[in-house]
Amino acid sequence: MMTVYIALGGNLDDVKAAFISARSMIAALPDTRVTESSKRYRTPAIGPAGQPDYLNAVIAIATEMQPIELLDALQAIELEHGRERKEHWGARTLDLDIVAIEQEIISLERLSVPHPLMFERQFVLRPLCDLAPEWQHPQLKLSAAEGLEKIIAAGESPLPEGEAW
Ligand code: PH2
Ligand code: MG
Ligand code: MG
Repeated sequence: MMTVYIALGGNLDDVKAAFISARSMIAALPDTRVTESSKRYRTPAIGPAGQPDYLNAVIAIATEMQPIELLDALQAIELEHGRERKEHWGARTLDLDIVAIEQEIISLERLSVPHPLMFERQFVLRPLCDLAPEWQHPQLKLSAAEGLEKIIAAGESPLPEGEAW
């Protein structure tokens, strides 16, 4: 059984509803339980200008699924929520990213774990800190909480408080 942290994001249509339905679809995957959910944060879009704000959250699951099997399942759930891949970092209804799997390091064409940009993104680290502030990046040797502190110390304004969902 592995603990996997999955980041949820979206900025088109009813993202709150998409998060709730995606979480139940993830909970229904084989040999998988959703163990925790962060608060849900409203975050400024990073990427092409003129996009609506995102909602972002992180959930923790306990699973026996292999990482690629899980990736396939998450991509199928994105598609069921109307996800279209047009523009890089463009607006989307639902994005489900595997951000961390305990201290595993995976470097495949389709999947890099830990997520290569996670320590630059408050919209990942802030919700991850709700669940696992002590989680250590296996290469950077920094915890999620230390990563978040670094971003804020570098001058980014902290995100507004999240909401329960
Ligand atoms: N995801 C992206 C690109 N930009 N910006 C925010 N605020 N939240 C996201 O989840 C996000 C983004 C690519 O996946
Ligand atoms: Mg993403
Ligand atoms: Mg993605």
